[in-house]
Amino acid sequence: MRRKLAAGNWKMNGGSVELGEIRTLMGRAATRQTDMLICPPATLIDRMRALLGDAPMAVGGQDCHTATSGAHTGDISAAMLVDAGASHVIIGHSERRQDHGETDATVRAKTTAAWNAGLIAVICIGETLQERENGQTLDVIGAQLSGSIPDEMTPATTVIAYEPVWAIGTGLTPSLEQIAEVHDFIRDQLGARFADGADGVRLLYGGSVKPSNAADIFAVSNVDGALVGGASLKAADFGAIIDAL
Ligand code: G2H
Repeated sequence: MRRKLAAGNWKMNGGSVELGEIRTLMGRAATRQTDMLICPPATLIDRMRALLGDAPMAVGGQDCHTATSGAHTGDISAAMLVDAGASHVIIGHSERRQDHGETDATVRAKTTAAWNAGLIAVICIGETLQERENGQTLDVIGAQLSGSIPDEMTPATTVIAYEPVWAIGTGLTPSLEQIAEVHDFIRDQLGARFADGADGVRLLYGGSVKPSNAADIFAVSNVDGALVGGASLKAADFGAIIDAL
């Protein structure tokens, strides 16, 4: 039985003031059978971890470098995220792929670096609108899965987030049938490649998840939770999404 996971991706949003939003979620974390993760900007990781104390909420980074240290101005290593209090890291978000030219090979290398540091990798994949309209969705997802995920994957170290690029921050969401098709496909692909443990890997849906659509999306087969962007910035909205899980 896979535990549900509600993950928030604050992206490049939030400072000291927004950190306070977390307080109202802490009680929920203690009373629910749902795992919770917030990935704030790197500048807030250590303060968020300190604020949460023993509350069962995980804190994660939004990216890490492939190297453990070195001359990489502005970058952050996986070990640094761990040192700041992170237990997870998002890797290969489409905004990283678009803004920073990250390829499947980059994502694969960063995932290995994250695992080596002891982090759980939340690996993001998803098709563009053009790819969907061209009927290439499953081909693209298949290629991203095989290119982005190292052979050593286990359910304990890996979460996969399906985020159609055209649904991110747009208010658009795929139909429930489209989400089911891709999530079932991902599960099948994992089963074909990984002899053990493929069933235990949690598959999140991401892209314009909000309180009004969360329950329907969470009822879809092989959806084990959500990676939530905009709606994770307000505790009331994220709390409502958690309650729908
Ligand atoms: C997809 C998602 C979070 P949003 O990027 O990763 O963002 O919920 O704002 O579409």
